[in-house]
Amino acid sequence: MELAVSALRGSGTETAYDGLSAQQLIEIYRLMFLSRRLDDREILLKRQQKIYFQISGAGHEALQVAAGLALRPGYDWFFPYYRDRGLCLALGVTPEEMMLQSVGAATDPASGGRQMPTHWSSPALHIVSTSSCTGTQILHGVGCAEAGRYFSRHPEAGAKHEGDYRAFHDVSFHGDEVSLVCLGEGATSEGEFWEAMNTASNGKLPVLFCVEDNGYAISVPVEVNTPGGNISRIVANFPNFHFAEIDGTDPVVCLRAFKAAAEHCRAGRGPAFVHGHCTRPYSHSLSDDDKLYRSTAEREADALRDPISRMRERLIHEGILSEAQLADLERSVDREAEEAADRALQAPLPRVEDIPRNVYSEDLDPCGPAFAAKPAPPAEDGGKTVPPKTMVELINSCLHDEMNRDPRIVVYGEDVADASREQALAEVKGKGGVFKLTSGLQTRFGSDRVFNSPLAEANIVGRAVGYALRGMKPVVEIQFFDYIWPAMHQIRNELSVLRWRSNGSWAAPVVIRAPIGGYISGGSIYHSQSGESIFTHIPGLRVVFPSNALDANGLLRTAIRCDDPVLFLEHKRLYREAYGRAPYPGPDFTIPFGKAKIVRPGADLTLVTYGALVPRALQAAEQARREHGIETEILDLRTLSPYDWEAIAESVRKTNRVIVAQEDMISWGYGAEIAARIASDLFEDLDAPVKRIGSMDTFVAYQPILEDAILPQPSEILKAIVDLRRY
Ligand SMILES: Cc1ncc(C[n+]2csc(CCOP(=O)(O)OP(=O)(O)O)c2C)c(N)n1
Ligand SMILES: [Mg+2]
Repeated sequence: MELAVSALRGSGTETAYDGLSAQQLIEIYRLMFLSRRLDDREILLKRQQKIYFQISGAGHEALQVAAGLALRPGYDWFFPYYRDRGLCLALGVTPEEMMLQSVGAATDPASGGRQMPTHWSSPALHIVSTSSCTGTQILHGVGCAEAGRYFSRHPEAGAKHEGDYRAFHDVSFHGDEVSLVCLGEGATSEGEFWEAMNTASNGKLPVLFCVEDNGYAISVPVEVNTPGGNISRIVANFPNFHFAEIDGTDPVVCLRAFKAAAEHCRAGRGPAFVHGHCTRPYSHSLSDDDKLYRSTAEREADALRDPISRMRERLIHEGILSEAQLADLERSVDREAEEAADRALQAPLPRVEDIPRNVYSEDLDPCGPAFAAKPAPPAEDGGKTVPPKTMVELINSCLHDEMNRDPRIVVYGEDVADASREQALAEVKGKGGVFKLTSGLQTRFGSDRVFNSPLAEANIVGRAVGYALRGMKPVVEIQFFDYIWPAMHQIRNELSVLRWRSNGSWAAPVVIRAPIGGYISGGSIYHSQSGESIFTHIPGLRVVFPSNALDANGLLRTAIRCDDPVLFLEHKRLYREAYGRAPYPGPDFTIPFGKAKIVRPGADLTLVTYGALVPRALQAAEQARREHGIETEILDLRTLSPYDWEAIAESVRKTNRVIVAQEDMISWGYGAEIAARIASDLFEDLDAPVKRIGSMDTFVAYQPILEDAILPQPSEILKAIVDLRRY
């Protein structure tokens, strides 16, 4: 009676049931029933306190199994929702693999005991690691589809390459692949859903959206989430889409709909949207009781549409299986679920000493000697030395060099293209970013590689995750650090955690460039923000903050070549400053992360800082020497996560006095962590309290008199230096 799932993906030999054979219908039922019984088994285990969480796919089985059968595991790409057990069973995840996650086993292939049950992942099947966030995955599916199309158009970019992140990211792609993204009807209220619809539609991307509409988002009914109560009606005017609104409890109807939708995507006609109405017999999760907010009549009506009982009745009604044969099948499924659970309960548990593994890449260390390089000698121009370059110029030249070297790099963001309407480029110079950092990239490398995003920051970062997990290197721009916040959810909950939560199976080594900081006279609240500590507080993310043109060039190159996600902070005030200009260091200049630079040696006290406070500290230190004979040693951290503790400790052991200076607000800032560690680990070496410098605990004001008073100035640094010498 059992039939290989693969047979279902071909056409049936009999045509009585919408092209499906009786055998295929039986196999569909078996998968649906297996999904339900695995949920039941988990519920039992949860009640016995052998597992710790349960959320079920009950009521969604027909839609999910059909989606899995209409698509091709290991060929198409899958971004499931957290309750997609039926989908994953149909794609080939085994019951035992599922139960290993339920018990949190070391051998859980999806996460090694790090994620809740039904948070899927299988690189072999192309099931991308699922988070608990409602909506983030939709943008990943879009970026993934873009990457597939990019590789189809530029197959040479997929070639293996040693010496950078590419050595650890093999590429596979198919010209007619589809990216499936699944979500609940509640999640269609998330901004990320609309940001994904935007780009999928605009780019005619092969993304298949599957909305599993069970009528509720926990206790919130669909009409509260969706105006008019029907998402299909709202999205109907998006161009290039194929739409289908279907009975999500009938697997035959669902299979037909998914096959037609996939065909539309594979033919390059654009995205597809399948909206299936299903049921939710088991409440939201085992932590929820829907009797608290649903009427009895409503729950009873829902039960009448249960996909399992409907399909069962159909098999009997059509004479495909007798009651006795069904009972046999169901007994064998029960046994399978029970055996899977029993084996999982015997599995080894994860080891505490492995907790830190896979926070960062274990293949490529950006702090290592491979990234230590010397700048090329300054170029000469007819006997004259070429004038040194600004930070803007050396970041721009790094982007040119790296794009030239690595065809997997794409650059996008708001206004980063020279001109989206390419024909204009014959007569105009091009925009190339509001600060001109990306100038000339689109003209040189083409609109496939350098393009404008919609004005939507989660879109920028979310798509980048999708690109990167396919082995590409998105180097994206957030126009101002002040506007990074809509992307925070993607950065905190997806970008930085993907490697850890999948136990090293997936990674998204994206570079996010963001102009940051104040001192620009008139920048005000929304063009002067700092806030680096909010990002150094995120494990898995590297945070870089250069103070001069040469460091910016070398650190950006390391950021691009490395295998971790990097937030690359560029201080706007330093972009065109006379301070810190440098000759072009050549196309292979890299600086390792986590190596501070002593920008001024001194024996009397240590000043630890970074970014725009480096030139301000230098100014104060010179004055302290001139007026007070104090020699200050200034350390420029250059990268904030990781940071160079050894350099700090060595200097403090020598000077016994230390100031930590930052531009950001003093309370809860980056310097607080450094100061605390010095106080704790170097207590014996200190002759004076650890001093901190930072801005007032307010926002940055527009009027320059206010801005000057709010942000730390050289005069305050000087005062702190002199004060500290009094001990
Ligand atoms: C961004 C985010 N906000 C809130 C939650 C908490 N939450 C988990 S599931 C859920 C409801 C989701 O409803 P829907 O999208 O309809 O999917 P369903 O659970 O009904 O399948 C909420 C609010 C979350 N996981 N992520
Ligand atoms: Mg729902």
